[in-house]
Amino acid sequence: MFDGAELASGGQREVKTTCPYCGVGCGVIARVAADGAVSVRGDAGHPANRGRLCSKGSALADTLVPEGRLLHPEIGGPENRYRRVSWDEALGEVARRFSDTIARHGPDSVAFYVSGQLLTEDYYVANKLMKGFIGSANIDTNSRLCMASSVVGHKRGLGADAVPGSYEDFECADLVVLVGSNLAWCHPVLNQRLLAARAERGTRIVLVDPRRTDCVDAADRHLALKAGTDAVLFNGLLAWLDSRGHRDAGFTAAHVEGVEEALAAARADAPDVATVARRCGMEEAEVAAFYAEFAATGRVVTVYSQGVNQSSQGSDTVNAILNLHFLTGRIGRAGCGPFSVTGQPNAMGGREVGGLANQLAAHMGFTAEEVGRVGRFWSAPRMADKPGLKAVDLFRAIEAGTVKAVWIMATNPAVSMPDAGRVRRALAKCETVVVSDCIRDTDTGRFAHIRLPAKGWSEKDGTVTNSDRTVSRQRAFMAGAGEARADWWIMTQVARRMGFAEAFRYETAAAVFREHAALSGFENGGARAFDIGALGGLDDDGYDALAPFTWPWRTGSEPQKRLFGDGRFFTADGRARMLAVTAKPLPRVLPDGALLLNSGRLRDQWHTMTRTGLSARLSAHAPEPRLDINPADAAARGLVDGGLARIATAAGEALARVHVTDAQSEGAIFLPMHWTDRFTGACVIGRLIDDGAVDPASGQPDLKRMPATVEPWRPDWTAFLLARRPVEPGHGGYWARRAVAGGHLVEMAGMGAIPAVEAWLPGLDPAGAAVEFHDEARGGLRMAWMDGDRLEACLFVAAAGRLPPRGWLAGLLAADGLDDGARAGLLAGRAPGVADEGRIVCACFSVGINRLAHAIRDRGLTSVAEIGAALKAGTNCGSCVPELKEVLRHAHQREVA
Ligand SMILES: Nc1nc2c(c(=O)[nH]1)N[C@H]1C(S)=C(S)[C@@H](COP(=O)(O)OP(=O)(O)OC[C@H]3O[C@@H](n4cnc5c(=O)[nH]c(N)nc54)[C@H](O)[C@@H]3O)O[C@H]1N2
Ligand SMILES: Nc1nc2c(c(=O)[nH]1)N[C@H]1C(S)=C(S)[C@@H](COP(=O)(O)OP(=O)(O)OC[C@H]3O[C@@H](n4cnc5c(=O)[nH]c(N)nc54)[C@H](O)[C@@H]3O)O[C@H]1N2
Ligand code: SF4
Ligand SMILES: [Mo]
Repeated sequence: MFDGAELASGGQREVKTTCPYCGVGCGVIARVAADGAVSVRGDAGHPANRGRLCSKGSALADTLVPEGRLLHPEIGGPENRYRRVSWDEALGEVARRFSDTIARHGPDSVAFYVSGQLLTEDYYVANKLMKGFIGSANIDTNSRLCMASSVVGHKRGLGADAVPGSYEDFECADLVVLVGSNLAWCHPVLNQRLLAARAERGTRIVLVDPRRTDCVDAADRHLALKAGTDAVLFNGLLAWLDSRGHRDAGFTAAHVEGVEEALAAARADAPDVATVARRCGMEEAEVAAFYAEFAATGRVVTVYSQGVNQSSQGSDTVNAILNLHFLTGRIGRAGCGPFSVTGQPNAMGGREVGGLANQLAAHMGFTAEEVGRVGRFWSAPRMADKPGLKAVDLFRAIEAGTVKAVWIMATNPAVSMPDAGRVRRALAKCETVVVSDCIRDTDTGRFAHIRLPAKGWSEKDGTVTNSDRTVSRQRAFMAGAGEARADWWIMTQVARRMGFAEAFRYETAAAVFREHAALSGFENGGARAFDIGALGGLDDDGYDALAPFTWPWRTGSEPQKRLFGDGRFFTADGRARMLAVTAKPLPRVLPDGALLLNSGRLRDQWHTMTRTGLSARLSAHAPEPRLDINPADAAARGLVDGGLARIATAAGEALARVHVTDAQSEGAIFLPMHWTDRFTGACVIGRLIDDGAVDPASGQPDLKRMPATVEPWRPDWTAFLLARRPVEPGHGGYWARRAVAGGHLVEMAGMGAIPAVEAWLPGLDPAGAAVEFHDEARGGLRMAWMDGDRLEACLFVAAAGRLPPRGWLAGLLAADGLDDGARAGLLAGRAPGVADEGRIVCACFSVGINRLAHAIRDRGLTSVAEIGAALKAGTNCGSCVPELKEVLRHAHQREVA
């Protein structure tokens, strides 16, 4: 089993670990040089990526910086005043507050809100403490916002929450349907594998997404359906397939229940192609061609993600997809199956330990038999015997005061929850808020009474499970920052102080893993899909050397890559279930003139930017919070590309930079979910989305379909600041900060008169600055602060739209000192003869839009390959290739014009 987890030579070490971002779960080799410098590369031996990495994985080393880390436990209060305390004091305080609250108000008055970014071992301890020892099931996870609908769909259809296939099925499919999945940006390495297979064997790709994402570049067909109409499209396909004789009668008769009921519902909903086309807002011919292609192709993988899950009928849509694969027997065979691509690195691990409030542990639920079984295994004094509060209800209960103490780990709900304004109000009045994070100052951390420093990626040991059930080790290769500790350790210590020492004796992550593995096999006998009982006796060395494997791995047998090949499912009678699905209208009324706000991810940022936001390379691709809007919608509202817009909904409002693009269909806008109050003045998307539209079966909120209005926001002045420190301006207008080499760039704009500098740039004293130019009448201002020869900060303020380009100036922060030329050019904002890179397209080699445009024009480049040869752009991770094509297309269109 040993796979050379750690190799050392010539003073440098190499450690095999797993990327901490998306659910593809790529293997990474971290090399630590003799001087401590870290570099990462893809692990050619890992089954998920076979050596590949995307832009985020490639830039992992950039994020291993001390900046912003929470280094020791802190106790304090809201006003952001905290004092450093010892671990002993902090752990004692958490245990005391939780024990007191439970003693006074019962176990359901406390809660944990955890995350798919915890490792399985962390997650296991959290779940055991809450459900077996505190005696409440009030532990829910951000997976509620992410995969809960898939969990419900899987359980209803397959009898277990198990993704049937493996990544290899992407490579041997003939048709891959991407539904509500921006695979090119969100699961880039899986996308690379798909594109490689396509190049080899001509795999056809159909994209089902209201937006034209970068996936379109490789797609044969793009179905830009109206948001929220997926169930109609798939119900229509189900009825169509059956009426044209594409039912696999042998398979359905032997292995599937509910066929006729599902068909009847589908026929009622979507009797013909014309109805589907009308309801989905598409051409009949498009619908018919897609249906025919699905019918004609034996090997189909349907990949789906948040366009499906994050919906008030997400679970039903998942079942509408499963129904297609059951009816046609396209499951359990190579190149076939429904495929839920998971978001977070350990979304699956969380489901395995039972991190959701309505699960127990090891894929068990709350039947008396299961509660009894887990209780016996844990020797638990106080088993929870009913489901706890799901995320939205949990934060509402905190607001209502029924939940009085909450411990938040590895997630940032003040940003990522719907109605983030309500979440903030709830946290502000909660008696006890404990936050475990690697980063000190997060939007959620500001509400903490106790902050606990967690070890992060590179520092902690454990396991994660990716989208295709592959369990991989994350291995530590650096010491923890400051006094940071592993999450499982922190919880174990609190559990001991709450009086549960006996059951929480773990001293290593390996010990936790062994127990988790043993529980999965406990009284299982093949009844539960999740079983890694074979590893229940793994010793510490075996754990250290554990190579990636897929579950189930039952005692006495081999790990299993593909499930359901024998047509046996995990329902009581072993038969799959087709579910009768009826498509529902959008959950929220769209008033006249309103647009539908869709939200999601950008290529190079990860969620609330606490880590990717530290990387200058990753922050260059989308420098500011960006509103994507169709040209017609923009024109109708007087919005211009590059201007600013105010977006308002019934729940809140935001300011963002306008990006006019025909990738966005009319009537809908898109905003990225990434920006927080730490990075911008007013663009937390969670504040714009109410929490009222929730899937009744899964509790997953609809985060993609919120009515919004948009109008231009025309500032009286604009400005930017370059500074070594991460300044947060206090002027109340627009600002957005991003990392650049050696510091930060803050774009700003405001209404009215320009406020006095000291009032809105905390920590920058105008008296200490060299002022070149101060135009009282028009408000122009340019200042620079020096530290010896080094540039400390510089500020440029102007009446709208008259500021120098940022590229050359931003480069000065990284310099040890400024030479005469740089000094002379500084306050002019440009050095003679130096071209500005412009917005960065290729993150790996920092190639900007201006350099690309010049090279295309001056050197007559006509293809991505020629760009690669000339500038290297696009030759590493390939994530920017679709955008390079777009740049080429535009450049040549301009030439023709
Ligand atoms: N770069 C990057 N990658 C990530 C992450 C990240 O933060 N950054 N996060 C990870 C996580 S946790 C997750 S969950 C995944 C999410 O991965 P994805 O689900 O691929 O990402 P999203 O951008 O949330 O949404 C996917 C698409 O759903 C579409 N959509 C919206 N409404 C509808 C609809 O009604 N029908 C259909 N068919 N489509 C619709 C959106 O237009 C969008 O393009 O990404 C993971 N990977
Ligand atoms: N509008 C809108 N909202 C969304 C979505 C959307 O598409 N649109 N998507 C939803 C989805 S799918 C998801 S998954 C969520 C994600 O949303 P969140 O989970 O809130 O986002 P992250 O920024 O990943 O938060 C992880 C936090 O954990 C910290 N951290 C990292 N590693 C560790 C560790 O080992 N231990 C501890 N204790 N802390 C650690 C990080 O610094 C960070 O603060 O957002 C959801 N919200
Ligand atoms: S595809 Fe996902 S797991 Fe792989 S390197 Fe990129 S972010 Fe990491
Ligand atoms: Mo997610």
